[in-house]
Amino acid sequence: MARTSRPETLVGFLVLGLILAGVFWVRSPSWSARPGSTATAERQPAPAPSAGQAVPVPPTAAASPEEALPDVTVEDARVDLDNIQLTLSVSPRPPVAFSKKRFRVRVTSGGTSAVLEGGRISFEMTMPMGDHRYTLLPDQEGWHEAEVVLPFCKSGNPRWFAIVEGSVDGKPVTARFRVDLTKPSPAA
Ligand SMILES: [Cu+2]
Repeated sequence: MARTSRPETLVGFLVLGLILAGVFWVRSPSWSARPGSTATAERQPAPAPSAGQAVPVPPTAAASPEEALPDVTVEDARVDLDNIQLTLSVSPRPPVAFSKKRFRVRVTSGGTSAVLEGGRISFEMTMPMGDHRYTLLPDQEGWHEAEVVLPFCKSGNPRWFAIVEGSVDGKPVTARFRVDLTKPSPAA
């Protein structure tokens, strides 16, 4: 046993050394500056790296899948699911927090108006903001609507996600959209 312990110990030291090097690297100052933190005039961006020097790029909001969701804040947005299209529209635009908004969903199947059976629309944020579920009531020409009131998040984040669900021709459908609320103007 004693004869095999030495190589193992050496390997152990090597692993420990690598771990310590990794900890030091992660803690080095260049990693402590975060984009989005309170920027001051004094705080300048890091100097441009010299050519050939690899610099890790921090993940940005633009890379997140939520940015790719269709946005209904200022115009109608559509989601295509095979042969079914769901168009979401909100009025007034842009929608204002704490006041009544009318969300309307139009469904077409194979190019013609269709009914969204059991249609409902729910709203959520990245943080829990309570339950916001509404039934979409059928209107005319494939439109379904719900009157909605959403709060403005205390964090200041205006971004909500609208999830439309139901079934079309017996087939379950789900579509996700994003919408940015406008903060109501403060009372005089
Ligand atoms: Cu919130």
